[in-house]
Amino acid sequence: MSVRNDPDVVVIGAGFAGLYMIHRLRELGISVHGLEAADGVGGTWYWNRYPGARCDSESYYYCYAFSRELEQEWDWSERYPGQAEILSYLEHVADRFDLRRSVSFSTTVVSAAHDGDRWVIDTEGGARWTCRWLVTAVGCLSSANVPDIPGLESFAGEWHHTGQWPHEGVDVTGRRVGVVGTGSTGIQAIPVLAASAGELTVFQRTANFSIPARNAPLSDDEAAGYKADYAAIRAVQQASTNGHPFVVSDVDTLALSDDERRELFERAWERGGLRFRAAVRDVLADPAVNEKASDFLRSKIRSTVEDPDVAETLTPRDHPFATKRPPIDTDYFETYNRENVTLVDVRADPIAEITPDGVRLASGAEHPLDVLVFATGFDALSGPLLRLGLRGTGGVALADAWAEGAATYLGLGVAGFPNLFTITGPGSPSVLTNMPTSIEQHVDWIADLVAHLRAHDLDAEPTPEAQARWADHVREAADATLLPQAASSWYLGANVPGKPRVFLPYAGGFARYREMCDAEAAAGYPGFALRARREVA
Ligand code: NA7
Repeated sequence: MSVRNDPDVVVIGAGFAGLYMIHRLRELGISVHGLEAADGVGGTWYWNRYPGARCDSESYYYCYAFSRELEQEWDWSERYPGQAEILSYLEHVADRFDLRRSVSFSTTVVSAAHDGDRWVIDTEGGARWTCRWLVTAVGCLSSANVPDIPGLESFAGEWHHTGQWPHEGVDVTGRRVGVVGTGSTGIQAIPVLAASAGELTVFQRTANFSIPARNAPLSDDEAAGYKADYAAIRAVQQASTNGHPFVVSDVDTLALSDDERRELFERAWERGGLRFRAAVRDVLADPAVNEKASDFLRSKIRSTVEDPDVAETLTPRDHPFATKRPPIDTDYFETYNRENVTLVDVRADPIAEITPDGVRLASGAEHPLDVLVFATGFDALSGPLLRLGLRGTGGVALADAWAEGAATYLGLGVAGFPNLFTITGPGSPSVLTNMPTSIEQHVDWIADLVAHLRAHDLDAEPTPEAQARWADHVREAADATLLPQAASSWYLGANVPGKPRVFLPYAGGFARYREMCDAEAAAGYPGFALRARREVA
């Protein structure tokens, strides 16, 4: 199939965001082409194939809402979808809506420069694309953060970052495996790796809260119930803070007796997953409420982990519950009761170097390993955009524009970067929400804007004033919560050495954010400079 190298719109990425963006623009009759580094669709779910990779949102709403037919015809098998099932779903979407013909796969963007008239996009293979409007659909957690530990290149075993897991898998049977990192990923992978590894050593820097997911097969009755209820489910999501179809409890937990409160927490614990948070009103707003919930979760670690010293090392005391992304798990704390699992506190005794044989700590203690797994997260939100090599007006690099930290208007565009639109960019609710919900809202909004610009032959970019106001609002929204209290959070960029500390996602809530985006569009995009197209000789 031949493709034209100058469509109206180029979309970078073919995960949840890119696929829907292509679909929407094609429906509007706008020419569009996608560029995707991987050799298939899926984005996050293409790359993150580590053992135990699973979504923390429940399957019935971790999916697109734009097609009633799609909602009805797809059958999820479990309460939480695993990586392979989500990838199959996205492959099905790509086929069902005939999207693959609009994507060049195995095509990595190395630079994209705005030349005054069009975006010029260069790819690793040498192909050049031009377009008038450029949309990034590169995800928030796609730029792997591999710690710069001396000696890694000398390691004689194999090492992998979870976000770039080999497609053929890694056989850990009977081998000595080390895992660095106890975020959501490490907490999912550790129990699965422990079940087949000979020995598993977990190198923990920050102890984490985690709540049992309570994953289970989805019964036919449950699935049919969700399918019958979709209209109501979607309405709750649209009105929610996090894009989940949960109604946050209105119970004042501080007004309850200790027994009543414990009972409420126990019920939420039994229900499991991210619903725990929704059961505790004001958990991210009121420190006293949070402390009660945090105490409850700490008590669960003590009662699950048999060795009291190990339990204490696993107990988070440096940040309130949910101020770092709250993981959910299957048998995470139970795993530390296994004979073949060792916990190493690398806050107390940091990793000094990797040797050919394994990990050596500052104290000199050695941990021989055959396989080393980095579950060390991502250069979140801004990282995936920075590595595209974007250059705006006057050749200004995004890296320079963001030297003091990522700044956008509504998370949707960047001043000085005309006709660039960023799906779930920094400053949007993104990672604080159910991603497909935020993605669809952004895609619909961007599609409407591009249709407007095309109809009136306009270019658009956020005004510096609107961007500065938005930065203030993003900061205020975070400061109105307990979220900034987690000093080492990737929400703040604190996990990547040298990254400016800016609270990256918008914490004001999905519904409120959506209303602000709608108001911006209804008012004729006052936060954007709209200019009649400059004719180039
Ligand atoms: P996270 O949440 O960033 O977790 C990374 C973990 O790796 C975390 O425990 C880090 O400790 C640890 N880490 C990072 N660098 C190091 C070094 N140098 N030494 C020791 N430990 C380190 O990433 P995930 O992949 O788990 O989750 C990302 C999101 O993906 C998740 O929230 C879901 O939205 C899906 P730290 O806490 O920084 O001390």
